[in-house]
Amino acid sequence: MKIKSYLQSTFILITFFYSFFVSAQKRDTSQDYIPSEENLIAREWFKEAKFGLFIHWGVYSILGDGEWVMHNQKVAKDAYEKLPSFFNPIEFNAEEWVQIAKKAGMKYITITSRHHDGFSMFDTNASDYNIVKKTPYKKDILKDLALACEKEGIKLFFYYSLLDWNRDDYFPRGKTGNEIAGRAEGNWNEYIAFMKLQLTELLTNYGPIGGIWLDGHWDKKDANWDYKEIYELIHKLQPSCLIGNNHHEGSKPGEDFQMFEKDLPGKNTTGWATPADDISKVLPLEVCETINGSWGFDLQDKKHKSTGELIRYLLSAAGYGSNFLLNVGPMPNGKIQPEHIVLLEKIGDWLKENGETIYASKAGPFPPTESRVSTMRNNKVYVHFLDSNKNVYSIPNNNLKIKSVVLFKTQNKIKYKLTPEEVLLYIPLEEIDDIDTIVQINLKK
Ligand code: FHN
Repeated sequence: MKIKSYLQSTFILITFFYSFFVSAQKRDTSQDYIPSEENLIAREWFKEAKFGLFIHWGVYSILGDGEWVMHNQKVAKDAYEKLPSFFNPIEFNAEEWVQIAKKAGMKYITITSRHHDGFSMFDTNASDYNIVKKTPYKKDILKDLALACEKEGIKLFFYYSLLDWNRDDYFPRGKTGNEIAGRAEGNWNEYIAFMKLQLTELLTNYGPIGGIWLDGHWDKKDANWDYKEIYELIHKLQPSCLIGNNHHEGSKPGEDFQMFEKDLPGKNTTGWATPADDISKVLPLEVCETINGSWGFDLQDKKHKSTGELIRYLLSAAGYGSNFLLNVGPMPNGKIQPEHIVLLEKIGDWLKENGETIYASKAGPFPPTESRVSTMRNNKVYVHFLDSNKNVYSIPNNNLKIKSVVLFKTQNKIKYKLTPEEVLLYIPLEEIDDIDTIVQINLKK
């Protein structure tokens, strides 16, 4: 009898824990797929990398009006198709781009292999509408970039557009590009087959690829994108390749990281951000933002962000445990805008001094606010104060087991006072930094 009731309660306990475990997994749908060992290792690398360079480059750069120019200016298909014949970026130097990223403290580069205009910036057998076949330049820029990245230890990710304003088989069409004259009707299955072919090339001809960054789902939310097969294909070709899809929704099975565009996780200044409830608790996160106001080169864009703004963006992303992918739109000659190179260098200088508080860090114990961000590594908590108008700062008293508190820059101890609600930190006025004053809290082990 005793044994029977013992077995019964054990069974109930097992059932309870099993269903709890299963429902916890279900909360994060990405867990319906089991990532490979290599993939999990790549995710850890990605989480630690923290900072990457986003590059939007295509034949649209010639018009100097951003990467959406075909849609925005309603450029007819046959007119747009003339652009490749003017694209001759003889000053493009892959090694130079990689050095710029490296000097900025970036660990990876994500480049547009094909954007919504449908033009492939690589050598592809799936379509003649590509850089090798249609431009006087005739060279595959992704090849050069892959070689330079490999040489310099920078990981290469490919942005790949799901949306296409050029191909007839992108049909039925989506919400955008409908006023572009000259588009005909075609077969959706052929379009999916075309994408699979191109993704196979991208994952076969360029060595190890850090990830595939998909974009454009939002154009045709209800379409059958065949993600299951596409994701399986990517993982079969390169198991460590991380898949992210900028669908602005909760992560789907097969995805390995979640991205946030022009908004920190949980914020929604754009109006189309991923809802806060859909932020993955498991996957690596990545926030992307433009260095000025546009993704692709825009001749008239003067909204260059300041060094301080960009560093604070990087810090805020890290405070959410997220990477920061900062975009530049190179010019049609193949050069990155000089003012952007200067900004990137300044971030790199700052990271040389302060990178320890960012790279390989996790979100700290204090949720980010406008004026304060925290990150942590092992038994060190770094509190970044982003406002410079005072010298007594406060953090919540989270019952941290404080061993000592120092100013990160000098490693000199600073005075602090514990109250039941807060920890007051007294920072010498001359140590307050305009961009970021970092206090390091050493915790008892
Ligand atoms: O339409 C694109 C846009 O051109 C750019 O590529 C950004 C990058 O995150 N994503 C899309 C908008 O969501």
